[in-house]
Amino acid sequence: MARFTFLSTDIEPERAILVGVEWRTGAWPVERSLDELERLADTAGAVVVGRMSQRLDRPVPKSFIGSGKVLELKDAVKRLDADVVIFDDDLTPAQQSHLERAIGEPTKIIDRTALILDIFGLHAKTREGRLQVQLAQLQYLLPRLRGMWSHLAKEQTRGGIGSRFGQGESQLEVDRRLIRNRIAALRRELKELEKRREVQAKNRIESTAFRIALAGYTNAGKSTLLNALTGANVLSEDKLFATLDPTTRAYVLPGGRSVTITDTVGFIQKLPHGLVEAFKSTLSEVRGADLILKVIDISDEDHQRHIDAVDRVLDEIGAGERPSLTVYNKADLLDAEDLAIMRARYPQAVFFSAKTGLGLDGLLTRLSAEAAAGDRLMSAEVPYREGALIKDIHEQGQIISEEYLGDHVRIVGKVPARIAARLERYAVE
Ligand SMILES: Nc1nc2c(ncn2[C@@H]2O[C@H](COP(=O)(O)OP(=O)(O)OP(=O)(O)O)[C@@H](O)[C@H]2O)c(=O)[nH]1
Ligand SMILES: [Mg+2]
Repeated sequence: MARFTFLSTDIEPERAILVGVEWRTGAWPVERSLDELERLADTAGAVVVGRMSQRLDRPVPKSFIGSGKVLELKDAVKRLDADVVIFDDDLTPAQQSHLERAIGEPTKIIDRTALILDIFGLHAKTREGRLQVQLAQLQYLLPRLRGMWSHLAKEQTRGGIGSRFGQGESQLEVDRRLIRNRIAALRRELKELEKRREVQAKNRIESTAFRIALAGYTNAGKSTLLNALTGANVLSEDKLFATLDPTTRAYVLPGGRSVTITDTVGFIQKLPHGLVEAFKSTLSEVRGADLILKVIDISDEDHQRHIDAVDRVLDEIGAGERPSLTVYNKADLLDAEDLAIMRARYPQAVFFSAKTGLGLDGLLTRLSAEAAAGDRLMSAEVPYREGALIKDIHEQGQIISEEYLGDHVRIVGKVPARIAARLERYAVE
């Protein structure tokens, strides 16, 4: 599949020019959005040699940017010896191939989505993660085949060996069919993996702990937090989308309640819909959580935009209504005065630093309270044969009194809703 990679990661870094649009209705100022695009390009191993932007109400249908800008871009590509032009917004396949022709070979024209897909391809580690990325990449590629492989179609008209392959189908049709088949196969395989995951999740729901899922903008410090709390060894680095595959660790909150904490893929503004779709099964970890812990990097001046972007993705995956708690990381990077301002602005909020440990106690106290919020006070006589239930009550509930009798144990305590449901049949006055 080598010919499907969007950016090569050769020794010589690719030289990139970024192109953004200042939309009149846009939530992000173009320079801020391009700063982020530059970090993405850097993560993919490219070096940014130039930037260009234009103010527009809507995209120009044929070329996305105005024709004067296209000429300016062509000039810049030549002058700066650029290998690739990266648009900050999605290009239609037609716009992409128009621009490719206008700028001329061998300069590649890609968009933010292709860049993100490339980074995901570099960072996916598990089988499921890889399949999900491949699916998203092929779906992106399918409508763009004509532009990318037009030279193959040209060769075919010359006839000769190779041109007879496909028996009446053009090379383009063969390629499309192959890709569609591959997409169907990937979907089937992912469905299988998803089924397996659902069975596992179901087993967990019946017998396990309160589930906390970390969600947030990429680079907010989710993995650092999981590592700080549980000693997990998740890769955390100052790169975008360092984490793609979910990791779940058990953790005991102050007060003794067992919970699980899941770290998963980060979000970003303009997250490609195809990726969200392809990562459905990874993101089911978030959708199924008892509490979504939204981790925000308070030191980033765009943090309010990050919060909006995170909420948008959570809505898109159907997790917008789940119980959630927004917490602010990287408090160590604020000076005392700024921190005071933030505390005044968000009086209920938890500020902490996953890196220095500052404020982690406050975070944990808050998590304990959240996890206990749905607890019910119950008295029950549980037969000894219900060993698993008794164990879960001990690990996840707060026992007020306990008496071991002939064939059962008499327990009074506060238990999470899920355990309360299992305990109901043994409840006594
Ligand atoms: N100063 C400071 N840096 C932090 C803190 N938490 C995380 N970082 C740094 O921020 C960068 C990103 O941290 P990660 O834990 O990888 O972030 P993430 O949310 O898991 O990011 P993705 O997996 O890319 O979505 C790393 O360089 C961390 O060392 C913090 O509290 N203070
Ligand atoms: Mg991470």
